[in-house]
Amino acid sequence: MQDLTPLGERFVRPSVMGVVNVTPDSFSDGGVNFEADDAVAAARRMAEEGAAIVDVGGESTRPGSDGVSLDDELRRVVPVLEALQGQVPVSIDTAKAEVARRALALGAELVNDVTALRGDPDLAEVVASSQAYLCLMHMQGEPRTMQHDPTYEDVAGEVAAFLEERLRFAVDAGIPEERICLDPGFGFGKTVEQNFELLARLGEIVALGRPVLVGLSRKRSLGRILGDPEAITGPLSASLAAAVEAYERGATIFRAHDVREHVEALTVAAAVAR
Ligand code: HH2
Repeated sequence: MQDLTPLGERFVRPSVMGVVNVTPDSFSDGGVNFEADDAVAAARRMAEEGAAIVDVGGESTRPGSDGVSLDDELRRVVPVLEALQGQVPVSIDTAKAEVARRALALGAELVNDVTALRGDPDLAEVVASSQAYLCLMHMQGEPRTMQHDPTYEDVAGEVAAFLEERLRFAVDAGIPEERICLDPGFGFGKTVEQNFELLARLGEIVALGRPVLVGLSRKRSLGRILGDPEAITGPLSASLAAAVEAYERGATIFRAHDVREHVEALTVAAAVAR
């Protein structure tokens, strides 16, 4: 029988999602887990360190990136998913319906789509027919150009309105609302100031009523706020501070490269909140 546990019960607050980038060019760890064996070992380690799920991706969405072909993306992620099947809970970070379909057949539980079902017209149906969990993320523009001149009148209001509209779209496509989480998309078409305003006003996204996932780990805004205007990444210390601030404002799932440290920091934050 299909497990229809609501997302909010499957991922209790705070849950850590470990990042496994099977890519040569991700912004902070490109190449580290490009070999399937390395990716599998990293995923197993993250699960041992307390990750509730690991997010396997075969395409970098860093600012300026061009994307990869379906064949390349499948070649990267399928061997990793095969090795992890039945051992480690997996999420698939993809915007492609065919990659999601293969991943779900190999046991993935969650589809993490940074395009919020705008990238591939077939993805909604793949998710709806599988009963998978789904993450809908906000992005202004597309990775290749998104950091050129992101503009908002009211960043938190616009991100909330966008996520509300995409949530409605997903539900209309047959995906149960209780299986969906929302992500403001830190760093996806946002300046440093816009990212920090969005984090400060995260409560407005939480108020939409769905669990909120945040990906702040190592993001360049963290390096830039520390004084390096050219930073491509941010340090672990800043990632942990940002995660705790997001937790304080109601975030549920924390997408992070350094799982043990995030689990520890968030365990302390949760103990204080209790
Ligand atoms: N950030 C990245 C990738 N996927 N998914 C969600 N839901 N939220 C995020 O903030 C998010 C994401 C970028 O980080 P990373 O995977 O480390 O880098 P790259 O896209 O260069 O592989």
